[in-house]
Amino acid sequence: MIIKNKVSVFSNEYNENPYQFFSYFRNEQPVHYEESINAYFVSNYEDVQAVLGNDQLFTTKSLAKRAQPVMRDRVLAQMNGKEHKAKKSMILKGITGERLEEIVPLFEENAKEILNPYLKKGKIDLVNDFGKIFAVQSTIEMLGLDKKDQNKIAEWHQGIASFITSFNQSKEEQEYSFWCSEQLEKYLLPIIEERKNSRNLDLISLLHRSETTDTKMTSQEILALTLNILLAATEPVDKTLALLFYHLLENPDQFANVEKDRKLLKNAIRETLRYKSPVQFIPRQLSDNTEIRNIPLPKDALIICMIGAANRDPEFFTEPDRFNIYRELNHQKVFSTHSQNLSFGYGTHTCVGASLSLIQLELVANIILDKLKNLEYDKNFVYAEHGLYTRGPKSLELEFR
Ligand code: HEM
Ligand code: 2IO
Repeated sequence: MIIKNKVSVFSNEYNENPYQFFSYFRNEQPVHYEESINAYFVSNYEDVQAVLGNDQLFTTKSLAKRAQPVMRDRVLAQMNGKEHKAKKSMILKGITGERLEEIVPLFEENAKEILNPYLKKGKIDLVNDFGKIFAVQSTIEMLGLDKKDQNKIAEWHQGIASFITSFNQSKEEQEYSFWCSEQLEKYLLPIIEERKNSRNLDLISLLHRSETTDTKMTSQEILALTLNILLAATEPVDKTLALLFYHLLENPDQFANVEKDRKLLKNAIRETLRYKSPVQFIPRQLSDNTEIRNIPLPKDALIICMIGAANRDPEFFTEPDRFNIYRELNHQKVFSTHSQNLSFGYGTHTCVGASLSLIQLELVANIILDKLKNLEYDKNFVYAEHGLYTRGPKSLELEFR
């Protein structure tokens, strides 16, 4: 029996501040039904881990509707078995080892170049003046695209991201998303074709090779994986970066220690991802009837894992509602380490870009700390977040010397 809902994930209150409802969901509505989208929201760490850990029962089939219409073919998360393993390792090759050594200096150059004009001004909006531009430029480097096309790529990316992460797109908004997806196809297909025999290490060239797969991928299949990376590597970055600096500013003692001892930055980034997970939801579709906490769930049901709520489960994290960069360093409390957090997912489809993101975020945060001293909020700044599926600050207007 499902208890009548008191709080909806689609209410204004939840949209404004979801964190205040996490314990309610975990304790009162561990399997929370939302009629408007016919989906069950799961919020306890143990349940989320069990869902993501069983990809036979909890499949990624729902992405056929949520992602494929704008991705133009299957994304990595829709694949399984041998195909998934082979294609995931191709992507991994494009962001590790030799290739990592090529792209990290480019991230650094780009970050410095974007920051430069603001240094004299003493003011910057870390989301809109920096993070969003840095995020899309970094992805452009990974894919080996041309930086001069960054504005249109960023605009089209926004269109496909909004299709995938919205629950209430209007017809016009949906049409705009499809238009963006078509523009991306027109732009990318000739580039993909051109790189058929390229020996370069950019992700598009790598996806043409068939070292780990039995057959070569078609250009359309490569297009979908290119769009997958464009979205997956861009969307969470400005959010995580702004959340990191917001929570450091909110916790001045921790901020001061991070500034002094940069080794703490890694911990601060991981704790940010736990405390305010930029990817809040992970959807799955049931392949058979089952039950969670004695609540029957029918075959084909849509299950949405509430990553943010699971990451604040007191069964797994001591004082979960406290931003505490020292969790990992406190060896006695193994239960509270942020590395157990589910921000990059769990199981077969765990994020392939997790370690790259940590390197990228640490690098860029270090540059910001080196160049922007005495960081504080701009006098008129009011903090607000947006997004239910992916979530982050609307802006972060800062002053510095
Ligand atoms: C998967 C989050 C950065 C590429 C995922 C998933 C999450 C996630 C939660 C699991 C999806 C699921 O189980 O359905 C994040 C966050 C990032 C980040 C929070 C940054 C802070 C990146 C980057 C890349 C990337 C930089 C680029 C290479 C992917 C891909 C998948 C994925 C391809 C699908 C993996 C699979 O199906 O095996 N990511 N991601 N992500 N991510 Fe990331
Ligand atoms: C493209 C939602 C930003 C992924 C996605 C629908 C599949 C998969 C994720 C992440 C983050 C994006 N799911 N990346 O949650 O590739």
